[in-house]
Amino acid sequence: MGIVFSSLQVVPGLITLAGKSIPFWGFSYAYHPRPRPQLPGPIIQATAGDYIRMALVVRPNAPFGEDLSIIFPGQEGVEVRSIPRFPFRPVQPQYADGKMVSLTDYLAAGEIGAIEYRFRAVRSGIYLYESGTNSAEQVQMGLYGVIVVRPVGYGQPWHPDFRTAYGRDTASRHDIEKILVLGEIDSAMHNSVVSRADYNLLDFRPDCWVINGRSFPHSIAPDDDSSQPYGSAITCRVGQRVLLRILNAGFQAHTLALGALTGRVIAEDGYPLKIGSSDATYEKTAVTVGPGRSVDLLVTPPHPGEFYVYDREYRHLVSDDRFPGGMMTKITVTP
Ligand SMILES: [Cu+2]
Repeated sequence: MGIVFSSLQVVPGLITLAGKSIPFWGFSYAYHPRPRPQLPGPIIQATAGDYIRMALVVRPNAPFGEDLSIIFPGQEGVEVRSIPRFPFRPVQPQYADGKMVSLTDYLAAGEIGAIEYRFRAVRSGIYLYESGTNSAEQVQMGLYGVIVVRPVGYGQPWHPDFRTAYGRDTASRHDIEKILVLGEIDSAMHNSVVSRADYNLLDFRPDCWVINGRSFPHSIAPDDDSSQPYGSAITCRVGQRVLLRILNAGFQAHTLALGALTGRVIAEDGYPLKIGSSDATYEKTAVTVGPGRSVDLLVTPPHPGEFYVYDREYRHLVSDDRFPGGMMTKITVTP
């Protein structure tokens, strides 16, 4: 069992959607010479049983005008400490004057320093990490990322858990894995937040729909080193098992249609649906993922072609009011 360390900081930046630059807040690796915020935040990889330790750092050259924290939905026993002096203790919701101000321990606005969260990643699966402070605004502004926890034998060809998402006998063996993080962006709200203009969170009205922080056709461009680093195009051969790991970091439910393909849902919210001889996996031609939820879907394309995976709410398939855009990606199947 190992320890997976990461140090993140929150950095304001710009993302490009439908040709427009939109301000956002992103997690960046801290202690980088030029911290680059990204959407979604850096993908953290761990093996079941590992301790995950994640520091949230506010450096003297980059103070931040908001309380900041990170929560880990789906993880139990999360602990926190102030760096460097204090021992770990269980995280707690934070109150001021009897009102809850944060879902977890946080760094106060303007404070320079660091806190560190830790927990044992007991179960394999995909999980979000996200802002736990003023979350309705901060998660929307881009403060979310993914933790992937793999079974112990994932990388070992001789191991029964090799290339499985949840271990042997969970119907999760695959050839190709793609993480798809869904989100939506209200560009007017983003502009208001960074300019400190009034904004009523109840007026949340997204105009951009994204997979891994990108809208189509940017979504199918390769990975790069921009603030939207993760492409979501998939290339495979006929008969290969493609595991789509869909997480919804947004506030709306989205239904992704698989076009001419059928998929098998093998896990929900990080819980495998098949364990040993008890098999509750099921086939779907479209899968709905609620806010904060995740679905693992196995697709095995039976013939070559181009298959679009798209949001069946067609209003979410636009960028700058023009089709096609928004929440769409592509599976290219070669013979
Ligand atoms: Cu949608």
